Amino acid sequence: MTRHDGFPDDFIWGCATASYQIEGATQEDGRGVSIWDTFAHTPGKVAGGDTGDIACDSYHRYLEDIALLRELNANAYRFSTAWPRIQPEGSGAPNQKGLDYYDRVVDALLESGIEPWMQLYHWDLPQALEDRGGWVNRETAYRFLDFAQIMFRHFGDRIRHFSSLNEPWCVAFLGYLQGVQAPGKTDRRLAHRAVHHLLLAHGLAQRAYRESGLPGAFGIVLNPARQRPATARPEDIEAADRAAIESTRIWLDPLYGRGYPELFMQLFGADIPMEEGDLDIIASPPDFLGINYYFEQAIKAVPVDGQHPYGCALAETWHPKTAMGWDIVPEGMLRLLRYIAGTWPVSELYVTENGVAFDDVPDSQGIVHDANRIAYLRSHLHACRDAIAEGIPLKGYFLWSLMDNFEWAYGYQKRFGIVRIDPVTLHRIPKKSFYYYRDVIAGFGL
Ligand code: IFM
Repeated sequence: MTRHDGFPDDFIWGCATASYQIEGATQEDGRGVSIWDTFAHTPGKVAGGDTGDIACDSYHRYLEDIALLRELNANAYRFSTAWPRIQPEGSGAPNQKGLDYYDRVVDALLESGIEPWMQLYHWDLPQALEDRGGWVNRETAYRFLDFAQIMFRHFGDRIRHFSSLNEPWCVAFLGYLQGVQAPGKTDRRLAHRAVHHLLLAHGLAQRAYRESGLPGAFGIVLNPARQRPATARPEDIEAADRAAIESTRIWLDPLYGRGYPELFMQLFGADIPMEEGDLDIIASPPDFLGINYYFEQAIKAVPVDGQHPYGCALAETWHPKTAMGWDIVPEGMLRLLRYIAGTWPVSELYVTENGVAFDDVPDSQGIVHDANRIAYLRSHLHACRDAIAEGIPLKGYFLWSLMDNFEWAYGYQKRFGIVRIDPVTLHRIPKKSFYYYRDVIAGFGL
């Protein structure tokens, strides 16, 4: 059944967060060190010297967060699990107190009628694994499999949607090529090795989930892009196609059994630590695909060089920008969903993240009147509705983010929340966009 606003009755309406961005309590209950602890505590890596040590203190205040989700009437919550809470050294027996924390979260969600969507990995790799090479080391894929199996055994009775990796593109290219995220390496070859091991990790975990006989669904969350050509000139159109190789096709082609894209293999095949059988492990379509969408980029052709191995570069645009400097292009979301659904045989799509950072200014009561965020959400939800009307199998939407949190290398300066976190008291104060989203969920229209 379709509601009068064009969304199906059974549409998933949720919010998303991630462990290191909200939990804090980094030294409590036996949690080990993650690469983000190390990175954030390295001077100069994060704006303002911010760290996730306290973050939103959700480790202690998760019930307040869940009360907010209840007030929204959200029917799902996508959160991630901190691997170093479960396996402080990245391997071996699970830390019971880590499991206990997520038991409390999962059970409180279920009691509130909110379906927990468990994101196994959202960037906080145990430092002990990074010390042995991190995602550049094949062993990490097998350690991820062990971690995932612990989670399946312990939570599989209550979790119906597991996803493996969040935005592996960021892990590989921001972490190992651009160096702006943990572990801060700057070597393209390492990034390509990481790509392969991330895909392998996903494939191993997905296979184990299927073999476990558990009744839920298993997916992966990507931040794919369908860059648009800056002009209608053939060279720009071809350049935009090449831009999608790294952002999108090196992930989706192998997952859907097509192997790595030809041009990628021509240019960088020597970097890929392929072993026999790897592509078979990877090539198993996920039950659902999570798409994180924030912006669309325009691409122009440039001469191939070390900086531009695909002969493409970002072009100037006219769009208004967010506090991150990202273009606001709601129709780009529809174009992306069309591209994904039209190119790969995806069964179920979810927008697993969408949202916006603005320089919110609270009034004297601490209330944020964020009409700009409401406009952003409205226009992107329109794109979702249009996608559904076209027959694209979009089944749900998770807003990023429930609350202002640690925005990685930008620290707390960039705020994506529909709930403001008072920087001193950590009180949760819903912004106007919170009530907008509540009304959308309730069916009052966009
Ligand atoms: O905060 C991040 C999140 O961790 C991953 N996706 C993009 C968000 C906004 O930058």
